[in-house]
Amino acid sequence: MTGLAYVIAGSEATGGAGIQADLKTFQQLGAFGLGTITCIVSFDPGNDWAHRFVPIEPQVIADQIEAATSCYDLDTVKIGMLGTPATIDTVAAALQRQPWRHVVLDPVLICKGQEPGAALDTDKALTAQILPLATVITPNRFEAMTLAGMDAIDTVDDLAEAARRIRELGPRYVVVKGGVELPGPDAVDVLYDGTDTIVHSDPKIGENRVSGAGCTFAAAITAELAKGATVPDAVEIARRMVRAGIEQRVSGHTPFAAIRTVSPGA
Ligand code: PXL
Repeated sequence: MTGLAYVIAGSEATGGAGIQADLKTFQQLGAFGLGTITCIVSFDPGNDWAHRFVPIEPQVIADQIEAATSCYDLDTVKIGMLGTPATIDTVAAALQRQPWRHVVLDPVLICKGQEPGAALDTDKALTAQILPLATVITPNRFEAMTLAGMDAIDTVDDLAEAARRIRELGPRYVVVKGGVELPGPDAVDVLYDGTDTIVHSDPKIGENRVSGAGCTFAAAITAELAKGATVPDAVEIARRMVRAGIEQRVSGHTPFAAIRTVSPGA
């Protein structure tokens, strides 16, 4: 195992989410982190903290990936926010240039600063070009409804059904995260590998979404896989790390708090 954890994702300027959260998570878990920036998101304090979104030139993304993959023999990568069909073309082509032991996809589907029409094209491109390359995918409830083509996900059975449908699109392992919005008192995640369904359930921590939780979850899985863990063990550690980080969340002037990158604990 290399212990090298690579991420291709967007920058989120307040440090709660995106590649900043990913690299902090890699460091916390003892992996050597390196990253490629796909876009820059700057929340706008003058416009209800909406996302201002700037994509990086495709050639600059390709250059970063070339630098990273030429410097090291990488085998584990996390894919976070890509943001545009052009970026997706570039990243898909680059990923196909070498074998990967694990491609962990956090299917970041919508960003408030984007045109709804553009977002739809991006969703379609992500599903067609990146999803088949993923070994592990970590959709939240909304992303799972979109990818599985379900009108609602309200129960643990619905989470499991979504995981089955999404697995048919390509990834070997699907983790559907119920989050705070799944009705009921518990935060439930379902891991499905084609045979077994593992349900993780613990009481929700508060009722509000915490920025960066999804990024940290997928990044922690990536770091653990880079160090040689199995997918179920990586998911277990990621879940513990996210729960601890939400308990110790950081409040700023945004209406949402940010996850703190902390040890997963015992
Ligand atoms: O949490 C999703 C996310 C991922 N990546 C970037 C983001 C966000 C949300 O703000 O800005 C770059």
